[in-house]
Amino acid sequence: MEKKVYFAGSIRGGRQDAGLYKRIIQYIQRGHVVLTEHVGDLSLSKTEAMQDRDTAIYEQDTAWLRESDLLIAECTTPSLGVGYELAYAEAHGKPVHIFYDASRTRLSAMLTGDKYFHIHPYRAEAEIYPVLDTLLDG
Ligand code: 6IA
Repeated sequence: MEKKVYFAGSIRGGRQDAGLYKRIIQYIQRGHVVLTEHVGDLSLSKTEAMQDRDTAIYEQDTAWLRESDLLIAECTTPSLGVGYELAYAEAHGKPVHIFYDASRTRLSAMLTGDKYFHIHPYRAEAEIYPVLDTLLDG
C-alpha cells in the first residue's frame, strides 16, 4: 500500500547532506509519496530559505505532518526544525524513524533516550535502503 511519508532533513541547520536527502527521497518515491520533496532540493540554500515566509512554511509543514502516515528523518546534520518535527510527530502518534551516520555524529540524548522513536544508526549509506524497504513495504 502506498504511504505518505514526511521526510525531514536539515535546511537552516546546514545543507551539507542535501545530496543524501535527495537520494533517500528518490528511493522512497519509487513506491510511496514524499510530502516534503523540497528537503532534497539541491538548489535550496540556507540563505534562500531565510527569505521565505516562515509562518506559511510552519503551517504547511505541520499540516503535512498531521496528514502523513509516518515520519522519516535523516539526523546526521543537527537541525532545530527537524527536532521540532520529531516531537510534533510523536505528539500526533505518527511512527518516527530516525537515521544517522554513527561514524560522523553522536545523536542527541533527547532522541536516543526517547523510547518512542525507532532509531537506525548506519555507517555506510547503503545500509539505509534495505531498512527503508522493511519499514515501508515489509
Ligand atoms: O531548522 P531547519 O531549517 O534545519 O529545519 C528543517 C526542517 O524544517 C525540514 O525537515 C523541513 O521540513 C522544515 N523546513 C525548514 N525550512 C523549510 C522551508 N523553507 N520549506 C519547507 N520546510 C522547511 C523554504 C523551502 C522552499 C523550497 C520554499
